[in-house]
Amino acid sequence: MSSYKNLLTAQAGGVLTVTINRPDKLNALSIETVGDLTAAFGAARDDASVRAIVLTGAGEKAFVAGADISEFGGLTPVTAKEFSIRGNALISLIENLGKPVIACINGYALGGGCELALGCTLRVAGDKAVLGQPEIALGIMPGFGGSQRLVRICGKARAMELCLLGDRVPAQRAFELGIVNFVWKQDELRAQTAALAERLANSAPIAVKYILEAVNRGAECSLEESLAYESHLFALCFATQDMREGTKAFLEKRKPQFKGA
Ligand code: CO8
Repeated sequence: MSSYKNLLTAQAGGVLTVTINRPDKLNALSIETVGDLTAAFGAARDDASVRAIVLTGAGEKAFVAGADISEFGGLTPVTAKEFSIRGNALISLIENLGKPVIACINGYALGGGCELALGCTLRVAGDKAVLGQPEIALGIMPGFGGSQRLVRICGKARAMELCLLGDRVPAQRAFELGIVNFVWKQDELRAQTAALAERLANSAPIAVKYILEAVNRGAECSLEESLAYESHLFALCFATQDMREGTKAFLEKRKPQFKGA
């Protein structure tokens, strides 16, 4: 049973599903919900039985329709900055969790909801999903890293377009822009996501962790530096039992059983 007020959590094998559970508010990120998510992802990071995570929204309408606008009236510049920093800390925690996190975008992913998805390792969407950074219509700008991650994911021109126009982008276009990895029929989304998560959960955890580290680091530093880092991580894989098991299983023409050691 979930111990979080605004979340449901369920684990099947190595896959943990975290569902933001405020469907009547389109799963908007209240300050409390950001706290719940930070606690849930911290626990998932420290639990070796969790090998992949699916993050999604309750109901059929929304992944997350943004930060909770009803709380904005009570924010001062100081508390708005604190909320932005907390949101950024959550999304950076997800990005650097050391385990793959799939954003299963089952509907609206707007504002802070889109930003939350942008910090995930992979984004998959139902064909009725809609993404976007509509903050400009509220007289504000993205505050959970959207302007910064979009420029890295889909380039300067698209990041400018998405943040300045604030248009809602259908899933298929988000796929074409490289924001979403896969678009599946709405009624197949949860099953397809579960299959993808299971595949990731069955992969060698240490190699998965190093790939996440190498790609995340490579996006931020020089090619020379990141190639040296990749060589270092690649060499470390040769210290693992999973490397022995993976190569042995290939030669014995069987499926490997990875243990994360
Ligand atoms: N916050 C709070 N409540 C919301 C939000 C939200 N972001 N989105 C929807 N809701 C609520 C509605 O108020 C409504 O509640 P109620 O039934 O009590 O009136 C309920 O959810 C259902 O919503 P709608 O009736 O509006 O549903 P529609 O199907 O008509 O419309 C939309 C769906 C188009 C998604 C519409 O709800 C909408 O435009 N929502 C707001 C989208 C938005 O602008 N998001 C960006 C918010 S700003 C942000 O995320 C900044 C992040 C950084 C913050 C940094 C903090 C300082």
